[in-house]
Amino acid sequence: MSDQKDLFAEEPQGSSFPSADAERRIQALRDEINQHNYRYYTLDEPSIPDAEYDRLMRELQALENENPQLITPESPTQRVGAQPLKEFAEVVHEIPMLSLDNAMNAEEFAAFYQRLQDRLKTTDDIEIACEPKLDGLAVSLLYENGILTRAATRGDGQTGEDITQNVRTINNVPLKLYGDDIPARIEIRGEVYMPKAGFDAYNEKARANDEKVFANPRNAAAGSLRQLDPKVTARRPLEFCAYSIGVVSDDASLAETHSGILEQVKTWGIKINPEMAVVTGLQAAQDFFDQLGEKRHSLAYEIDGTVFKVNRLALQQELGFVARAPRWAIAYKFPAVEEMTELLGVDFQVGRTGAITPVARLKPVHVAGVTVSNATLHNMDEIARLGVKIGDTVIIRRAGDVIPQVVSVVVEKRPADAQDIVMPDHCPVCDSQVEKVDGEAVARCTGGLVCSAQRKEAIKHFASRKALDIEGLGDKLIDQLVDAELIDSVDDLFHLTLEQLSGLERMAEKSAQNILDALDAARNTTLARFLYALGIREVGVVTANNLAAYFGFLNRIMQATEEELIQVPDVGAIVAAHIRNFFTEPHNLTVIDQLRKAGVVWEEKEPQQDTGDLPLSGKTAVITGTLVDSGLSRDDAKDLLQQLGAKVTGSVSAKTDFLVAGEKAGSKLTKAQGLGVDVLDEAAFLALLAEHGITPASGE
Ligand code: 9MJ
Repeated sequence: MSDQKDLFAEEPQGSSFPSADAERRIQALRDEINQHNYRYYTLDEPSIPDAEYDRLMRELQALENENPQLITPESPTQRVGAQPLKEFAEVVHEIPMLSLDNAMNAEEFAAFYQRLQDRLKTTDDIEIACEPKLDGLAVSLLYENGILTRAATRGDGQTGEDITQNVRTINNVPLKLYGDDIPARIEIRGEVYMPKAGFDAYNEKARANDEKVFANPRNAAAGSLRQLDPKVTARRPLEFCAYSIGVVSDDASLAETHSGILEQVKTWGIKINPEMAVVTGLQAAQDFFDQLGEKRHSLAYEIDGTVFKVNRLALQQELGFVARAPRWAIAYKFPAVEEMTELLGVDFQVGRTGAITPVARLKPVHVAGVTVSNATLHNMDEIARLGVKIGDTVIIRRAGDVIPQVVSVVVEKRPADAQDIVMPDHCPVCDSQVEKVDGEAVARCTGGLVCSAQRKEAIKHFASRKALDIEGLGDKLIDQLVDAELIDSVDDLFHLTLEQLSGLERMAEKSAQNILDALDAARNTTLARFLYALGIREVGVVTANNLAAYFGFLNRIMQATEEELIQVPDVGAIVAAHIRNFFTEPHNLTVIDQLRKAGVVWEEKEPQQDTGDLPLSGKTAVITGTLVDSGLSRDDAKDLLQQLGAKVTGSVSAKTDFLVAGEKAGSKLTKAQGLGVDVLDEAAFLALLAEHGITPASGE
C-alpha cells in the first residue's frame, strides 16, 4: 500500500549505534512479552507469574533506555506516555461503521429470519453466527503491517474521532499483531467495554473519594475513551473484543464465513467473544438467545442482547444494506435493565455497626424480569450527588445479582411538592442520637447494643455460616427472640431453654430441640470463627484468620497494641484501631467472658513464625473458585500458601500478587483480570506448590 508508513525504516538517531546483541535481546523480549500478553488477554491462559512478566518488562525498559533509538511505538513499553491532546482529530471511515437494526421480542426476531429466507429465496435453514451484544463503545482499530496505527470511535458511522493514544493504553489491544497471514492493512472492529468488576471497583473508589461515579459500564467506557489525557484512560479497566473487520488489503486471504474470519483475527492476538457460536435455523438461534439471557448476569461484562449475523459472507453480500444497517444482521435485545419509576419515600435501615443506610421505596416496577420496589441510596452523599427528592421520577438499574440502584433523576418530571430527603437525627429504631463522623460518608446510630436493630444484626452475624454456624437459627427466629426479649446479646443464646423456644410462634418442640442441639455443637469452634463472630468492624473472615494465625491466643489479641496489630497481614491502621476499640469496650469484655462461661471453646496454640525468607514471603495471594483436581478446600490451599510465606487475603486489589482461580471463579477473577493481576489456574497453583516441595495429593 502506497500510504503505509514503514515504522522500521527510520535511521537510528542516537549518537552511538546499539550493539547487535542489545537489538536482538530487545526484539526477543518484545516477542516474549507479546506472547505472554496474547496468552493472558486473548486465550485467558496466563503462562508466567506476574513477577516474571514484570522482570521481562523491566529488562526491556532498561535496554530501551540505554538505546532510545531502538524504541518503536509498538514496543510493549510504549502503551502509555503520549502527551494530552487539545482535541481529537477526525477520522473518516473508509467503509462506514454500520449500526444494527433491533428486534425487541421473539416475533420481531422471527420476522427478521423470515425476511432473510424471503430475500435469499430459500426455505432452507440459514447458518447464523450468534454473539453477545456488548454494551460499550464501538471502535475501529487499523493495523498496517501488523502494527496498530490508528484507533477511532464509530462516531456517526461515517466520521469518528481519533482515539489512538487512548486505545493504546488498553492492555488487551495488541500494539502489534503476530501470527501468520496478517494482511498488509486490516481494520478490526469491535467494542471497548469496562467489565463489571472493574466498573464496580472504580465506582466504589470514586464514591469513597467523593468523585464522579459512572451510571453504567457503557458510560464508563465512553467516558474513559473520551479523555484527552491518555494517562487517565490508562487507569481505567477497559477491554476490547472484536466482532467484525472493516477495510482490508488485497493480499488478505480470509475465511468465507464471519465466524471463520473472527477465528483468524483471534490467531493474531485479538480477543473475540468466547460465548460466540454458530447455529443453524431460527429455533437454534432463539435457543441461543434464551440461554444467553439466563447466563447474562453471570458474565463478567454487561450485555444488552444478542447479535445475530448471517454467517456466510456470500449470503451477506447478496442481502446487502439498508440505510445505515446491514440486512444480514440484527441486535435482538434483552428486556431493559433500566426502568423509570417513582420514589415514594425513603426508609433508613440500621446495620450491625449502626450504619444508617437510606433505602428508596419505589413504586413497583419490572426491571429485567424482576419486580423492584426497593433500591439502595448508599448514603447521604450519594443522595446529594443524585440530587434526588421524594416524589421524583427516577431511573432504576438492576445489573446482575446486585441490589438495584437509583441511577439518575428525571428532573423535568419533578412534581411541585417534591420533598428533600433528610437524615433523621435520631435512630429510627432506638431513638438514640445519630452521628456523622467527619470524612466518613456514613451516619451511625450511637445506640450500640441499646439499639435492637444493631443487636439483631450482631446476633445474626454471630450465628451466620462463617461465624459460629448455628444451624436453624435464622434471621426471622432471631428477630422473634429479640422482640420477645428472650435474648439481648449473643451470650444469651446459650441459656435458651426448650420451653422458651417451643413457646415461640410456629415452633414445634422438635425444631426447638434441634436448635438447642445446634447451639451445643456451635460451642466447639475455632479462634478464627470466634473472632469473626464478634463482629468487630472491618474484621472479615480473612482478617480473623490472619489474627488467629498470628497471635494464636485470644488474650494476646485482646491485649495487643495497635502497633502489634498492624504487623498482621491484612490489618492496617484503621482496622487495628477498630480492634483496639472493640476490646477496650467493657460491654464487649463482659460478653466474651459470658461466652466462655457458657462453654464456648476453641483450640489455642503458639503461632508459626514467618522468618521472612520463605519462598513466597512478601507475596499477597487471593484464592477463589473450587479446586477440583486436588480436592483442596480453599482453607487448605490457604494454609499451604501461608506455609510458603504468602499472605492470603480475601479480596483482589492492586496489591495482590496473584490469584489462584479454581473452577467457577467469578467476580474476583474478573477483577484480577481487570487489574492485570497474575492468575494461576489449579494446575499452575499445584505446580507452584510442587516447585517448593508440596504435593497435596501425597498427604501434605
Ligand atoms: C456488539 N455490540 O457486541 C456488532 N456487536 O456488528 C456485535 N456489535 C456489530 N456485533 C456490525 N457483537 C455492527 C455492529
